This record gives sequence, C-alpha cells and structure tokens, in this order.
Amino acid sequence: MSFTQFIPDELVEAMQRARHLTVLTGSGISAESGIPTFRDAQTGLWARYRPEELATPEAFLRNPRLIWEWYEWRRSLVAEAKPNAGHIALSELENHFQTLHLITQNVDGLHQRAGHKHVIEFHGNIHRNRCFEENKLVSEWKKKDGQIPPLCPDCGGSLRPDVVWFGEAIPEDTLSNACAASANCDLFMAIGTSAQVYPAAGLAEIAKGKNARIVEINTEKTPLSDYADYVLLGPAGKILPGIVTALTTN
Ligand code: BV8
Repeated sequence: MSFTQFIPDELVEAMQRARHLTVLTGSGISAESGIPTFRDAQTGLWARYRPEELATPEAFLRNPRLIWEWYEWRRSLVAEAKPNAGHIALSELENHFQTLHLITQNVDGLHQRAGHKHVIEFHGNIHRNRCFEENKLVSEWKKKDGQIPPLCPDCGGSLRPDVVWFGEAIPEDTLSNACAASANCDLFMAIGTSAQVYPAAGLAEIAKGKNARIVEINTEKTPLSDYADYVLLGPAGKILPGIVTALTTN
C-alpha cells in the first residue's frame, strides 16, 4: 500500500513551492532498521535501566564499565542495522529542494550510510570515542584484556563515546548551525521524535517563529503536533517514500 494518499495535495504543493527544507530526526526513523527507540523498553540486561539514567556523565563516573558496555551493546545493534526506506527516501529528498539541512538526534550514523553528505549530529555519534579527561577524540588505543572502558593512550583517562549526555551542553558550533538551519527554512520536518528532549525539541519552535511550515511524521501525536501545520501519522519508512513519490509524479 503506497502511503501517497496520506500526503495532502496542499502539502505536496507547499513542498513544491518550498526551497529550503530543514529536517530534525529522532530515534523513530531508525526503528524500522531494528534499533529500539528511547521510549521502547530496553531489552535483556538493560531492561531495568532507563536511558536517561545511563546517558549521563554522573552514571559514567559511578560505573564506567556499565556505561561503556551499554554503548558497546548499542554499537552491536547498529552494526547489524541498515538504513531503511525512510532514511533512503530522505536522502532522495535532497534532489527536490534548493537546500536540505539534516539535524539528527540519533547517534547511529544511519543517515550518512543512506547517502547524506552533511549531517548535523546534534547529540554526537556512537562510532566515535573521546577521552573523558581531555575531551579529545581518540581513534586508537592499546587493547588490554579486561580493561573496560579502554584508557586514553595519552593521559590514561577513561574513554567515553562521543555523544552528548543529559546535563551536557550541545557543542557550540553544532547548536548554532542547527539553530541557523531552523531559522532559515521555509519548511521544517520533524520525523520520528517524541519532541521531549531540549534543546533539540526547541528547533521546531524556532522554525515556527520564522513562519516556516511545520510537518510532523510520527506513528503517534507528540507535543509538536499541536503547532504543526501537517501531522502525518504513520511509519517514516512508508510515509517518506510516499512523499518522494508524490513530489516525483506531480
Ligand atoms: C542540556 C545522546 C544544558 C546520548 C541524547 C536538568 C539538567 C540539565 C538539563 C536538563 C535538566 N532537565 C531537563 C534538561 C534538559 C535535558 C532534557 O531535555 N531532558 C528531558 C528528559 C526533559 N536536555 C539536556 O540535558 C541536553 N543538554 O540541556 O544542557 C547545559 C547547558 C550549558 C551547560 C551545561 C548544560 C542534552 C540532551 C541530550 C541527551 N542525549 N542522546 C545517547 O544516545 O546515548 S538524548 C536521546 O533521547 C536521543 O538523542 C533523543 O534526543 C532523545 C530521545 O528522543 P527521540 O529521538 O524523540 O526518541 P523517543 O524514543 O523519545 O521517541 C521516538 C519517537 O518516534 C516517538 O514519538 C515514536 O512515536 C516515534 N516512532 C516510533 N517508530 C516510528 C516513529 N515515528 C515514525 N516512524 C516510526 N517507524
């Protein structure tokens, strides 16, 4: 079943008129790649933890081994995952707009694997690591049996994933690029995000404040639905290809 009937003609016309599209994605766009969203119950060993309890510097300082192993588990899920039809359709959308700025809250790198050259990784990337003490990226280290997390080859500090944890600031250049992309678009699309985490969730509000049309794609309503111009309820892996079809055939 093609999801084009979910795309109102008025929205197709608005997209055809729009020149600058900014997209914000959340974990919902990776759900159809088999990566659990933050709202889904975690599986197995991690079922008894909430991500907000693990994705913090305090949790890492309290139990670096547990947090490192949580990220190793998530890296293993991502290693088995592939970009889904939603990621691929989104990369095709680049051909339909003068500019497409993609901001993702996801740390899985699937947008890059789907072909996007420039991704604003608002919360970092799980495939990179950095020294917890010096905050600089570390790509190689001596693998010492049983040393979890691994240690920085320069200062001996613990390595941590290069992601933004709760209570940590978004890197300045990332934040300013994302705010600029949200303030300078005529169409803003929020895909697969529960719009609960700030400042990411505030980006749609910036776009709205500058009179951009707001489109939400989600399997359920969120706080963003109240002020979106269009709310397309359904899986991103079906709706995004429907949008590309509607833009290509009209
Ligand atoms: C900051 C990286 C300030 C790590 C993530 C107390 C102290 C400090 C800050 C705060 C505080 N209280 C509140 C805050 C702000 C806090 C915050 O917003 N908390 C929330 C819980 C209220 N924010 C922060 O801490 C941020 N930093 O404020 O710093 C500061 C300033 C200066 C100096 C120092 C500090 C940093 C937040 C970043 C946290 N890191 N990720 C990692 O991944 O491990 S957040 C993480 O959770 C994700 O990246 C994402 O952002 C968020 C989950 O949200 P979603 O992606 O939306 O996923 P979710 O599961 O919620 O929803 C999925 C959606 O998809 C659902 O709506 C579902 O219906 C839909 N869906 C499912 N399947 C599909 C689908 N849709 C379409 N198709 C489908 N198939």
